[in-house]
Amino acid sequence: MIKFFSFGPAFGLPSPSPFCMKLEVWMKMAGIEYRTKVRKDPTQGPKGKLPFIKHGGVVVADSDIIIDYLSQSFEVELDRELTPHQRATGYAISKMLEDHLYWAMLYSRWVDPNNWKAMRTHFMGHMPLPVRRIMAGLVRLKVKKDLHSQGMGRHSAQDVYWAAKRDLRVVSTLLGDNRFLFGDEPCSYDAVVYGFIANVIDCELESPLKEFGRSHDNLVHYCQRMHERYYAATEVKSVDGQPQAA
Ligand SMILES: N[C@@H](CCC(=O)N[C@@H](CS)C(=O)NCC(=O)O)C(=O)O
Repeated sequence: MIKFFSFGPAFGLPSPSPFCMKLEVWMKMAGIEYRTKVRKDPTQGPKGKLPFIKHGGVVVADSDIIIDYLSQSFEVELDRELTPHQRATGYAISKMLEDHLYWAMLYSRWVDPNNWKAMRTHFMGHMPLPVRRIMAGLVRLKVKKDLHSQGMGRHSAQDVYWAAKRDLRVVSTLLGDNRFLFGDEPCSYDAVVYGFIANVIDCELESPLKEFGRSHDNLVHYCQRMHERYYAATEVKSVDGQPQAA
């Protein structure tokens, strides 16, 4: 049985991490059984990030590397029906979301003053008060440094959201009237698209990105369809049992 180390449900989402959602949906698509081990501290992972997995004695980190490992170990080939052009497009969309939209999403949660307190409460609420304040400040500082190194953090809030809205518009355009990314059945890239788009538009935290994303009916309906297919049997509850904070 795979042990899946992930941020647990929060803010109305199966995971507030789009990478954890991506991997979980992919494992559901592949029919791979797993047991979720909820973690709030990503530094426990071998690369200091979540998700990671344990399979027998093997530890694998990074959603793409894990998917490659599981594909080989369980002989999974989800994209058999896709053309080379669709595979290339799926890969390009995935990297746009993972390496561009992700940073704006991070900004909207950890830097935007409207959401920062909810993040602090969710991730550090279990700590005693003085420690909570210090840890929360350190984590926020780290996120700001990461955002600065990546580049997104050097922009004004207006420009961050402008840049990320373009990503959302691209996904909406490419999706068009399709039920899933490339037609009537989902492929592996839908795990990525759903993980990221849901983390923006189905998240209880408000942001200009969420508002913009939700103005695109096809994105809203797509997330409903994916949720129905992969999470309908699972009720999304917060880890600490609290009502989902905005
Ligand atoms: N390339 C990694 C990215 C994973 C990632 O960035 N995870 C975030 C949560 S969404 C994390 O653990 N961040 C902690 C950190 O950067 O310190 C993957 O595909 O798994």
